[in-house]
Amino acid sequence: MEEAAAKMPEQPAVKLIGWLSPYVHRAEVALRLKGVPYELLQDDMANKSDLLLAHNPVHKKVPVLLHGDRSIPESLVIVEYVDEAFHGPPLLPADPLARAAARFWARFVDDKLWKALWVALWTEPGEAQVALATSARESLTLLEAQLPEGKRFFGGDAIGFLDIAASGVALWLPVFEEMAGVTLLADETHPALCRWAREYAADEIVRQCTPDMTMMLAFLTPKRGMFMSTAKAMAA
Ligand SMILES: N[C@@H](CCC(=O)N[C@@H](CS)C(=O)NCC(=O)O)C(=O)O
Repeated sequence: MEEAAAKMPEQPAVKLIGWLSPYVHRAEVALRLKGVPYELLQDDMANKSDLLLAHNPVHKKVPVLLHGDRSIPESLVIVEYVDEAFHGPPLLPADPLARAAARFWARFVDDKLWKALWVALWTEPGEAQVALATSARESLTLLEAQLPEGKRFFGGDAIGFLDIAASGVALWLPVFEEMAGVTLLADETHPALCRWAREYAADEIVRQCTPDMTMMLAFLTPKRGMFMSTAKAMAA
């Protein structure tokens, strides 16, 4: 037994360059769902490491996955890579049409939904903010409609690609809502999406890589002014 273990080829080390970020959570949860041991290398976005700049020279953002001598940037690209490179429960559906749909809606989350949520959260109260909040709730309704009837997650009964892509809605949106004093996702308007968010946040593996809410609030509160100016630029 010992001899067989000794003959096994050494597995390349898996490291994740990260920070307190919903994008990093996506990569971490994918690795954990696949059962891949990894080392989290905490970076500092105010003083980015040479390692990060060397491995993501294009965007200079976290997360970046290091797998041996390969590096993979961009959270959803990492999730797909982890799904294909490692054994373990599949994250993307097997059916090509369902895979395409999961990718389409994941892109919707990043390209449309978060922009709508962000401007609605960080625009000063008034008529314009009310219209932005309505539009953000409509985007949440579109996402909610992708939850399969009678299933716990977008991916069925287990967490999959779209659940991971949308995880910021479950874990980070409540923190931003509290900071901004704005409610966009509520049981009255989105009962199924709220149920999904609770199920996702309560999952044992998800909890292993979810920062504590008090820590998130302490980390994010000083950035409020910056959030408001990014929202202004986005709405312009
Ligand atoms: N599209 C990227 C977005 C990643 C991203 O925005 N990361 C933020 C952390 S929340 C970052 O690295 N920010 C540093 C910067 O913008 O300079 C992904 O999905 O990985």
